[in-house]
Amino acid sequence: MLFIYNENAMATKTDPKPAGLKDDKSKSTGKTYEGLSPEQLIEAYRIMYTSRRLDDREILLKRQQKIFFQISGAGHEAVGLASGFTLKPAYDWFYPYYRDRALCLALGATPYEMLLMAVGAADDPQSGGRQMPSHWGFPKLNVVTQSSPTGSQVLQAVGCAEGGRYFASHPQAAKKADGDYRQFKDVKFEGDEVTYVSLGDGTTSEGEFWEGMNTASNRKLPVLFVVQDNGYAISVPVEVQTAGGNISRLVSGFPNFHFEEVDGTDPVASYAAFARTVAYCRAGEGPGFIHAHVIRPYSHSLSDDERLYRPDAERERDAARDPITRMQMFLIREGILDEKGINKLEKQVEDDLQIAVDQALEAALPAPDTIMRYVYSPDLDPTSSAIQTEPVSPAPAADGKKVAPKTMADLINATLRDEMRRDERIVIFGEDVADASREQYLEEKLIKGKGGVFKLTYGLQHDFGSDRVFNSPLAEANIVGRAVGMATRGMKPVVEIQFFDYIWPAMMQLRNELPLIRWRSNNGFSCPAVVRVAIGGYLTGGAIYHSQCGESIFTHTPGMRVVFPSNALDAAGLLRTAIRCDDPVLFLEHKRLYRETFGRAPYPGPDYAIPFGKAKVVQPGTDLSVITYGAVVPRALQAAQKLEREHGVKVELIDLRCLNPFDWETIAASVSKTNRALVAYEDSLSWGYGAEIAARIADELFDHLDAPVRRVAAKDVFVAYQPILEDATLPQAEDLLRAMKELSEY
Ligand SMILES: Cc1ncc(C[n+]2csc(CCOP(=O)(O)OP(=O)(O)O)c2C)c(N)n1
Ligand SMILES: [Mg+2]
Repeated sequence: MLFIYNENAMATKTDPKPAGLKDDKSKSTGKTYEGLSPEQLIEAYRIMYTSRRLDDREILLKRQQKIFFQISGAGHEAVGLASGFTLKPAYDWFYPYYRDRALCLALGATPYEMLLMAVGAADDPQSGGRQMPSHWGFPKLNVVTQSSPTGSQVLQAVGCAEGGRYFASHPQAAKKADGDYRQFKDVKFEGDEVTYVSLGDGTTSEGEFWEGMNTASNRKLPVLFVVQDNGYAISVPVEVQTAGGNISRLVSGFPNFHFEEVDGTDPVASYAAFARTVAYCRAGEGPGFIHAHVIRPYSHSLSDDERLYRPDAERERDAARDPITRMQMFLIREGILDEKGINKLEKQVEDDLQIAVDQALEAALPAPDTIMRYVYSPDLDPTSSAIQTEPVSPAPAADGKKVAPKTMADLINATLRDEMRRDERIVIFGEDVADASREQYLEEKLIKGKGGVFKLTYGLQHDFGSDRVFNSPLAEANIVGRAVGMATRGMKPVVEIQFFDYIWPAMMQLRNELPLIRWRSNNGFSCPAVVRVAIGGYLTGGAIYHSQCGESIFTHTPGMRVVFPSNALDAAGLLRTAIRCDDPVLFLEHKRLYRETFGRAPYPGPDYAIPFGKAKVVQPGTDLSVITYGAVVPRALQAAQKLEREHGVKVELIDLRCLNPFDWETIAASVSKTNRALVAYEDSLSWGYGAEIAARIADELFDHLDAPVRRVAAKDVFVAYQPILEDATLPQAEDLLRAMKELSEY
């Protein structure tokens, strides 16, 4: 489908006439080039030239050891310019990659701001000295903080576009509200916004690229994918990455797309391709895909020397297509600027850059004690004791009988329902979480509905609609990556990972994206999503791939809150805090505890909340402190009760409930009193979560200890299928009893 360029797309641009060029011979014949006026073309050249010379300046600064890394946008300027001229800053959304310097300049970022990033200045608006140069992120322009993992931006861009669409159809949801994360999260959306995402040819090999294409296509989202194909990924040529050597051919089967393949060193042709594609996306027809063939004249980065793998002849062929020279020749050939005009423009750019460089080198550097700033929200403290509320007792049933206590599964479901009612920004998605994707089956009452493999989300699609509760593809990175994009826009995705054992495809998003967005952008962006995960063993037959723990991998990730309740009431109270929180939360739900008799409770009401980082003393004691959480809590309680019955030993049992932050004060007070500590956890013994707790007790409470700090945990092996083997692997009540007894007698 072909779309004609809409002049209004340029309407929001600032005056394109470059300063100091008034005397030059801009043509006033009315001739345009794919809709671009001579004045716009002069401005285009100014931006492209600035981009190239800024790279040159940074390279020089790196050689002088005044900056510490350099990666250039050289050869990609024309395509950046074209996207910058067709999209609107602070209106559309941008997930660029490191070669998009010209795009950011065209959107309104300044060379000075870019140089602040290169020197790592405190006032760098992109990261405050935390990220490498060219990791763009300008809150005021809707350029979202970018990271280094190739391709992790793609699913986030998809989620961002979904966020825009969601707010357009739920405008009430965008309103501010007191008492939770919404107080600190401004939402803006435009009905016809486009989300731009770019990547290199090599990065199209990443699975997340294909997952993003699939969802954008399937949901007809206004995402503009731009593959900037310079023929290499560092030293690996495109034919090694891409079957047949051409990504356009491979993606051409995705429905709903507008496709363009263009010479990305030609600014006018690129502009035309972008204009057509942006118009298609803006009209809501679906996503766009632009495959731009560009060059990479400066090696991959300053740490690479391309002469090691590219012969001179090949590099010279590329150089003949240099977009800067091409544009210069074009302007002269068309009589838009003469040589004098070119020289004058270039001199002006050089002078401006010199001022920017001088200023950036003088900029204040970040103070070392600011390093911990913005790991978590500076606005909402989820550990505040003000969060704590008392459970509300349910009214007795009609026959006057007490309401039967509910399972953890019931209370999680009820909490989700009440929070969804309270906060329209919440959406729930994941594998099988909907009642039925074919909603007519529900409407016609032909089926009951599924609502999750553990039925935790049962009935929520029925109650809140298919745009708030829906199934994702079977792809965990897809779930978390989209959630990151949505939460960045101000939504509250509460997504589900079906089994902890299958969380790993999402690991790039969970380790390098979700918990880092706020910190790496120096509080420019945040994405407080909730990821619910069914975890743990003791299932009888769960075997290797339905029984794993591994929470320490996530408590080891700064920026991530990690919660692990052991009973129904705590699950309800902590899930509510997780949803209202301004930080990302990993909410771990033990499968074995979902329907356990232990820890059932009546629903505590729609405002029951428990602050993070507050342990619960399950039973007080004087002789030994047992510190644990999750499914080990009921087992430890059983062991402790037996020990007291048979030997009179009084165990103080502490349920941590929240693993990051955790309640050191309660642990310290208990161990200082009992002088003995046992740390128990379901994960493998070595390097498990309890190892850190044990180390800290040994370190800080050494003077209080009358015995070594002991641990009881799973064996350092996976859980096997046969129940005899499962029992042998996971810590049992008898193991806990034995360790408690030994420690009490030490
Ligand atoms: C997930 C991941 N793997 C490896 C790297 C290291 N790396 C950085 S850029 C790059 C090549 C990217 O090539 P391409 O996508 O073609 O983009 P180009 O740099 O050519 O523009 C690699 C391997 C990375 N940053 N992230
Ligand atoms: Mg490349």
